[in-house]
Amino acid sequence: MADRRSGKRFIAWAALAGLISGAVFLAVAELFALLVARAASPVLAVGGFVIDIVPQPFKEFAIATFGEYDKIALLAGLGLAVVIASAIAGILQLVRAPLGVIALGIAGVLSTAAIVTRAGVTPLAFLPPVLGTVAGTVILVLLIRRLRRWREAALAPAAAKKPAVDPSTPPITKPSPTDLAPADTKVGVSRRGFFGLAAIAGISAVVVGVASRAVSMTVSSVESIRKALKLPTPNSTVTIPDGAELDVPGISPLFTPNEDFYRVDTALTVPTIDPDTWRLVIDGMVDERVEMSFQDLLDMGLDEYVITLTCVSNEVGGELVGNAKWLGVPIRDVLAKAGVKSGADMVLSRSVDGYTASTPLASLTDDNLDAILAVAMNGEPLPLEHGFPVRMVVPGLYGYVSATKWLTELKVTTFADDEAYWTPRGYSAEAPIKFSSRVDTPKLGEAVEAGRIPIAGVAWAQSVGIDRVEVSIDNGEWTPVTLSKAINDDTWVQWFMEWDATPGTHYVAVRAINKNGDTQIEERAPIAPNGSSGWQRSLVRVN
Ligand SMILES: Nc1nc2c(c(=O)[nH]1)N[C@H]1C(S)=C(S)[C@@H](COP(=O)(O)O)O[C@H]1N2
Ligand SMILES: [Mo]
Repeated sequence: MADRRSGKRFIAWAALAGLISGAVFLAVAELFALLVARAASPVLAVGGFVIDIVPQPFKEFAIATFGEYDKIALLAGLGLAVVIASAIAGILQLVRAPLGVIALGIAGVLSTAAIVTRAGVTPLAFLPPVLGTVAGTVILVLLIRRLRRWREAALAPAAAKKPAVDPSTPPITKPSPTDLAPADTKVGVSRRGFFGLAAIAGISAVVVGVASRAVSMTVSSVESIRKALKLPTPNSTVTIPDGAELDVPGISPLFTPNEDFYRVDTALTVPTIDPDTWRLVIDGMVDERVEMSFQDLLDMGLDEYVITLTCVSNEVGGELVGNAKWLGVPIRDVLAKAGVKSGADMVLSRSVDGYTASTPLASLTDDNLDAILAVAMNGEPLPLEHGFPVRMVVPGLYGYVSATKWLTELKVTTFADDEAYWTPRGYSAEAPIKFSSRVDTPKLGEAVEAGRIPIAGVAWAQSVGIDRVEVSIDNGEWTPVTLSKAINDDTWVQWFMEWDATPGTHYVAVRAINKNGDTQIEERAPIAPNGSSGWQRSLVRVN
């Protein structure tokens, strides 16, 4: 009788193990949904799937019954289903292993299917439900294994619990606890084994799951604020001259679309800032500390700028460079509000996530250099990944020393007193862009057909300007190529030449000459400490 009662007790603990595994499944899925694919939350995807398949009369019934709470009712119903299903999975795993694991696997397959068939998902959307299933299964197997060990110890024959004591031989020494009740101890140890893991897994699942979902919801609410944001019309726009964009297949477009724009930062998750609560502080060596709201910044009046951004990590021929139209305000006007004290030579800009950049003060106060606080990129508010709501853009300096995203503070200071994020990590405190040129087509490693084909690419020398680009084929003469009409000296230019490609393997080398008459450095340099250099030489196979 006692055995049957305690047997039932283990069924209840198996249900708890199932619940915890279900929670781990969802928590891991939510975490990876946040990290790699926002739309891939299993609960939301299954909920969306239910909404899509439920017949119209039932939807009307739900709306009539729950009113505006219909979605909450749906989520509550789904939650209840998850609770019941995972409890059953736990029980199945105890009484008929591996049925519990199979049940969890089916739930994993169904939620993966619900996610990947949704509109607008990314290629990695399968990862959250799959990793969630794996984590949930591992926890289920481990918990039920421990539960079994505990049950075996608890249901062992009663005789084992009370060892027979021979009265004729009184114990000489005090018996140790294990001698006294070996089975009881085993029961205790195995019970603690079960509850220990159950508690750790359960608590971490709740913490990770709730935190990930909360962050995902903040991100989507800031994303909708951004979408609804109407920026004032700029006072001036940049005229794009005729001939600024070449019509050559395979060349980089003159403006890099936001979704293709390279992204480089130290942020594990993209900071989400509501422009209404955003503040910029200008402090340090200033006459008066100034604090500005987003509206204060917009009220200064926006102008349009076209500036090409480059990362210090861009290898020769690399992709970490992009050109955009920005709307913004000159940083010199913002600094003037606070009044810069003499003796300062640097501005340490800080991001909400603690990242800092050191920019020479002179680059920010120069009347002839368009160093700006940008709020828009290619016709829309800055994308969250590119610094929403406000970032810096400074022509001629690598991004890490000038292009702080999610900007929150400008501290006027000196290079002697302050250090930026990358300075103690092997990069120079000051880093002007080394002007460079790149071949876009023919693509590296791609064979081309013999005949007349274009060789084309881009070249940049921000703040100075490109004078000409030259190409040498098979180590022959350097020949000037055709340039697009430059928008200004802060943007890249496109270049191209016609080439009569003959079958075989050919070397194509490119170099730029800037408007100061300097030729692009031939000597190769690594990206650290202040940017790569060298001429791009590519091997082209012609069939
Ligand atoms: N807050 C913050 N801003 C940052 C960085 C960063 O890590 N954190 N990286 C910088 C670097 S190294 C570069 S090259 C540019 C890249 O800007 P993008 O991601 O918009 O292309 O941002 C700069 N601004
Ligand atoms: Mo960078």
